Amino acid sequence: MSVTEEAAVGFGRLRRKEDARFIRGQGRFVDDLRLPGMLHGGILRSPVAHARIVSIDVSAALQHPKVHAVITGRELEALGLAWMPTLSADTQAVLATDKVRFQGQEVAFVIADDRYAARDALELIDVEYDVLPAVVNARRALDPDAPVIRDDQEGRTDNHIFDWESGDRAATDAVFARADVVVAQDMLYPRVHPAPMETCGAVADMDAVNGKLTIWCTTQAPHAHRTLYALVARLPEHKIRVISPDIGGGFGNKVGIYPGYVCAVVGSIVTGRPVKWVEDRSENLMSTSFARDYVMHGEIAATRDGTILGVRVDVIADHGAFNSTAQPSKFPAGFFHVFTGSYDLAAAHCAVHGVYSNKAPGGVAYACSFRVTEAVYLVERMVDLLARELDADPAELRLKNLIRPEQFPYQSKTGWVYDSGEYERALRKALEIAGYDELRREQAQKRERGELMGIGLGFFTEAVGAGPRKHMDIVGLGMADAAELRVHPTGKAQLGISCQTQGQGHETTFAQIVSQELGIPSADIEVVHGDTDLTPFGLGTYGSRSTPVSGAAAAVVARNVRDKARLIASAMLEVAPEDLEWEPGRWFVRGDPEQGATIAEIAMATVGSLELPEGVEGTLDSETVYDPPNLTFPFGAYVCVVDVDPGTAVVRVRRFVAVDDCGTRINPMIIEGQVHGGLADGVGMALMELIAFDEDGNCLGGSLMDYLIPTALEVPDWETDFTVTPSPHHPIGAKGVGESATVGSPPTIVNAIVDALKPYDVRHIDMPCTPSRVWEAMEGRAEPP
Ligand code: MCN
Ligand code: CUN
Repeated sequence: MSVTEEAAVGFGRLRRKEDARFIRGQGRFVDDLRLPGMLHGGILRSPVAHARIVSIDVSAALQHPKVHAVITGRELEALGLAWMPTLSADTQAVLATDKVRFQGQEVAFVIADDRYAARDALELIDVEYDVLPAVVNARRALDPDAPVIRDDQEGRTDNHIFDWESGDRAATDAVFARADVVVAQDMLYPRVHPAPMETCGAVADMDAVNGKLTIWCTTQAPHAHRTLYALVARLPEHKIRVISPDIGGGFGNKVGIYPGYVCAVVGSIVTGRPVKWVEDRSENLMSTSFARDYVMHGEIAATRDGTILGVRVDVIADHGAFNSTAQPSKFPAGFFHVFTGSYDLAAAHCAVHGVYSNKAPGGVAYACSFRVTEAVYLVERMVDLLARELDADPAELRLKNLIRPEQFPYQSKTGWVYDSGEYERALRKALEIAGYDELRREQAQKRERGELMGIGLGFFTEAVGAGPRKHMDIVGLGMADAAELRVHPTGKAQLGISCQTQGQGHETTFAQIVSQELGIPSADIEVVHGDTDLTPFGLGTYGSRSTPVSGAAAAVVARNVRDKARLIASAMLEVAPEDLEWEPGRWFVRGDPEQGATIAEIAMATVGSLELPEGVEGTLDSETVYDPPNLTFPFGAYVCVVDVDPGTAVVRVRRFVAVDDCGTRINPMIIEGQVHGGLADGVGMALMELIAFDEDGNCLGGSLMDYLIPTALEVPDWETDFTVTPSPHHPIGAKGVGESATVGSPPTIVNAIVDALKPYDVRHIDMPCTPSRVWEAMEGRAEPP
């Protein structure tokens, strides 16, 4: 059976509908858009990390024959747009007026006939900077004598943003006091970048006749963007249309609103023509959402026999020059407080301190599930450090402490209610696939020969599907999502959703959800997304929330249609609705299966002469808003095998076994693709990815020559498998999976590397574990973060 046939209706390995255009190079991305009369914008960026702006002279640029306008912070100030609100209740400069606060910050916007002329004209702008000392180290940013970065905020005398805590400090201190063993470790989750293939960009077109603004842009959340534009520009929503066309990877990079988007809008208003702005690779790496940058101190307490009692964490979170981190408002550290991981602890506590630094703003991007990445890294490293201290097997230690199936729904010590899990089953499956005992024997033999082989374990629980509206919002917008289902008279259907695919295959999987519920073949269901004029309101795609929230909405709306169809079928067949039974695609009379009506027949009847029963208004169409009762908690067990060359300290990931559990699986092929991608991300972060800065705040990772990302050469053939533990509260039992592997793989790989270096008595190496860092660790020269 071919992949396609197997899943003609419902769940299964259906080939991705969107690939027909993508593999032929026919995707339509923002940069493919060409409108009549369209102009092109370019951004002048700060060459220094921290400086007062003395003057900006744009006269020479304005003389350039192809230049139409030059916009600076002064012009924006006059429009009240020099600063914009961020997703974390802070403000961010659109174009700098007083100071520049990170290298690459937006200073001026040139609009010209073409991209090249715009670039040329940027060089004609003369900016005088009065350079100030920069601070790029989060700890140093908290020093009393550190330069104050955000002196635009009244009364500010330091770089401290927030203090946030979770868990019970006193109870945690008490379990630490009675523990036999306490292990502590400083660790850094370094600053990395999502680096999607397509950079960020926008085309803005203000129609001077009808006053309607259309913005095509790279956004993961078109509706949220539109509402923010509406609020800031004080325009009604129906005068703003946000269109997110094909997106060449988001990975969180495309959640926020960037100054370039706002400049394109202002540029179109100023010139009366459509304006395109698309950043280049360096601009993307240097100025748009970074991820992580968490300086963590972890402590774990246990009994001598290996019962974990508690975890205590203190974090300094580097948010860059503006706090534009995206996460639900109540949680300034995102969902970091799932740091108790997959273990049943007596007590836990974390404190997180946010700071400003002279680095690009915009945290929490890159497959993070809102900081779950950092949390899982911390706890999985700590458990391995504990195993080392106790001289215990890391697999045995985990098996001893994992939350047991009968404990679900499990209330964690920091307030989460994990919906479902069968952790031991997943871990045992991963160990079996890896051949764990055999691997340990192989390792022992190799150690005798001086070869360095490491076996790493990782277990993760994520919290995805934000979230219940009463607990979660982003800038005041509650985190629910709508779905709208139209069934045409011929029985073909169209599903409108508010989330936005960036490569995850929503056009396929959302059709499959409706297909599963209504029996209409997936091929006959079109998924509409990415256009605020055509889709219902909702908060979009990030934090692996599409399946948990929009996916639930899609199932619910399809069920509403099925219920309506039942009423209509009862009128058609002249029987009571209760006497009808459902089989995929059709209602039939109980006891008389020949008598029935298919969804297509019922849909056609709604536009025919049939007198519709009470409660049915005209058509089968339906709309719903899904406000999730809880998040979903996917989990997984990973095993990694590495070999470290003792002569060069180069790490090679030889094997990687991933057993994931995302509840009900809609399209196993797409899930595997998501897992493969996330595991590759993990190899990148563990071995090579880092946005580095020098002491003056110069970004050292501003191109793909310096910012390394993994290729097919660095990754092994992934060995993936799964278990299925449905979510009890999700309509189809599905949990999110898009970020799972990125969350779970980095600690697994680092655990493997540290395990390989046991003969050198290495405790810990901060990512990325480049050959030089591994070498230093082997030489005992590793410096604390
Ligand atoms: N899926 C499924 N069965 C499940 C769960 C998910 O078949 N039980 C399918 C879904 O239907 C969907 C895909 O897997 O097609 C991912 O679903 P989900 O876990 O709900 O995640 P989202 O769709 O919300 O995607 C967001 C997530 C995030 S936050 C990042 S970051 C990331 C990721 O997805 N960015 C990606 N994966 C990416 N993959 C690609 N190709 N490009 C990106 O930018
Ligand atoms: Cu945090 S990266 Mo994804 O949530 O878009």
